Amino acid sequence: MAEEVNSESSINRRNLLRLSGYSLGGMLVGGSVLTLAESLAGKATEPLNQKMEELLLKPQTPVPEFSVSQVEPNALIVNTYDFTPAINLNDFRLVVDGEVNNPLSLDLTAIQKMPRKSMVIRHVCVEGWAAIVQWAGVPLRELIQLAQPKPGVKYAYFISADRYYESWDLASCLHPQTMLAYEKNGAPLPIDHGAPLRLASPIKLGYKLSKWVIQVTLVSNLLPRRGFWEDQSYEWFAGL
Ligand SMILES: Nc1nc2c(c(=O)[nH]1)N[C@H]1C(S)=C(S)[C@@H](COP(=O)(O)O)O[C@H]1N2
Ligand SMILES: [Mo]
Repeated sequence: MAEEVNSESSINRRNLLRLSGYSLGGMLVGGSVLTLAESLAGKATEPLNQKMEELLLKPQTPVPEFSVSQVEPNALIVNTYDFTPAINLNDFRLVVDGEVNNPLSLDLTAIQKMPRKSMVIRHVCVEGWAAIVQWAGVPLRELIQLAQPKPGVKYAYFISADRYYESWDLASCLHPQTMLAYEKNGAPLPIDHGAPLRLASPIKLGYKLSKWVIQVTLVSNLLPRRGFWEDQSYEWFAGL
């Protein structure tokens, strides 16, 4: 049973990679992938699409945060459906691609040089537990803005190194408290919790918050496969 699910999700991953125009090998070395500098240069000349601009200039209401003293240091239960992937940090690149003018392939140093946000929020798992956690990382909106989505982009797919996959609506991606986190409770993000990069956000249930994110693909339409748990009947929007 578990194997069947895995082979389905790996088919999905291949579809996504094909959709984004890269094979897995090509994705990491990146034939047409721009450097951070090249995309920043492009940014000055290419206007953002209007829906994006609206969401960036009029961000949704922030969710109230907790204070650092309210952090529950041991309450975040490791919840991994299958296995913890081995990621070589020297080779690691986060790819942002799909319907964008400036596909990105960024190493961790480049990501940690981007604007950094820290927040204390509650993580809620549908299995009946919650934890107040401090996360720090790069707001996802910064990465999306840099990649310059084409007009018509409405969703993002998140591909993880353990074959987990998720899709989100663009507004939730551009929410000011949605981030790719690289720190948890003031320390580097532990491997079990998704290092080097995992989604963190106070507006989505735990299963939307992908760990070990390696690729963000911006698209105008959802594929038949929407998310690891969603494809097994969990709700897609999963807002908090
Ligand atoms: N790649 C990946 N991301 C994942 C999962 C997973 O199994 N694989 N589990 C999800 C679920 S159900 C929850 S509640 C949170 C748990 O995060 P944690 O293990 O850091 O507590 O991760 C989510 N993201
Ligand atoms: Mo969960």
